[in-house]
Amino acid sequence: MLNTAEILNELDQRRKDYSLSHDLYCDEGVYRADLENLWYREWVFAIPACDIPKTGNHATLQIGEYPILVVRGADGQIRAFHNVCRHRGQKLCPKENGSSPKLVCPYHQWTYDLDGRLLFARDMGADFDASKFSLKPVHCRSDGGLVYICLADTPPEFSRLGGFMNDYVGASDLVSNAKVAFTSTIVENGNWKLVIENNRECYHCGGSHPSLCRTYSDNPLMTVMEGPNAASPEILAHWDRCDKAGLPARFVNDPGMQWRFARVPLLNNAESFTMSTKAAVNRRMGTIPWNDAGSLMFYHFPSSWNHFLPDHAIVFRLLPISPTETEVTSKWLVHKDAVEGKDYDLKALTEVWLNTNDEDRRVVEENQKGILSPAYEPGPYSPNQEEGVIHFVDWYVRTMRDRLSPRPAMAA
Ligand code: 3BY
Ligand code: FES
Ligand code: FE
Repeated sequence: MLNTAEILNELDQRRKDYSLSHDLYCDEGVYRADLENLWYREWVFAIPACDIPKTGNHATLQIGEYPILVVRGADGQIRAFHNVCRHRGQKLCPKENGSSPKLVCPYHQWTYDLDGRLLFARDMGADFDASKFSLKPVHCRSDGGLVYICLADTPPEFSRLGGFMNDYVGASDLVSNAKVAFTSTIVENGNWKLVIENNRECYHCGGSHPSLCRTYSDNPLMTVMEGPNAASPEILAHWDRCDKAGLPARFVNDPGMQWRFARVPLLNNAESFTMSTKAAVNRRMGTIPWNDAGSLMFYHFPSSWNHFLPDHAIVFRLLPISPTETEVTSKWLVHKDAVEGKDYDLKALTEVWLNTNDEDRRVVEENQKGILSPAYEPGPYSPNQEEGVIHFVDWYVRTMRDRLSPRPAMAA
């Protein structure tokens, strides 16, 4: 298991525009450093707000060692807490999704309000002060209907990104007019960085994704754009059309490429990620004006990528489980009034990305197996096909080096 100095050395030795070293993808010490320095410090995508539409609805997730609870309060607000009872530490809400008017610990029934305050604790004696045993809060915010949480004491700045989420994702009206039609959770036997790297390029799409490639162009220009006025002629024409309709579409990014939005057209005016290329849902979401408005793509390192289409949205969350295991949760969102069997067929809605996720799982797992070999050595990324991967590894290496480097002593 590598120590901090050894991890820093691996990061320093990394060859630019090459894949990372064996240890950075496999080592337990690196995995723990990733948790401490990224997953416990960055904003992490938790759920779409419409996953817990009503008071008392809650969802749980696990970030490394931390079980987290996200709950909708009586005031409609979404809050996050450590999912750990303040009595003897029982995991408070055991299920991935649940609903209850109060949060009752299954062990000895300590009962919390939805805002985290301890309301009842039986037979705790006259001196017991319940106000000292509220659930521990976790930073939580919801912008454009996407709930992000952060375990850091002082979370990184989010307001610029939050503004764009409200603006770009707002067009899909996830806040008040969407529902979760389907959830899939899979575990990929690969390091979380391999899962993201795979998502950030379409070099593999032609060879791996026959159903996605019916509608999604594997041209790298669709995945990596240079700026709001610099893209392929096809994308620029799409952005002009969206501008006129007031639909946010142009490329916008974080300077360090930690996140990016862009709405891109699908192949041959396809409407949705379906086998038929037509919309899967006969009700459009939000204010999106046409069936062929393409996909608004939004990624955010380290935890999420998303597609917002006219007829549905798919939000993806990845969470690390171990050096070589990653959980990927996908949720398909539709207009809240769309009725399954009438307005959409669940198989037609989900089959392309269920296939795609499974195809990606297989390539990630084989990638991990190859990297576990002592014969593995880092190889070069394609400059035009894998620029998105370069953005990710550069962000990763820069952020980790910055956080692991010894700080120079303060001047006296
Ligand atoms: O789902 C995505 O966002 C990416 C874009 C390129 C490959 N993959 C389909
Ligand atoms: Fe929760 Fe005892 S551990 S009530
Ligand atoms: Fe893929």
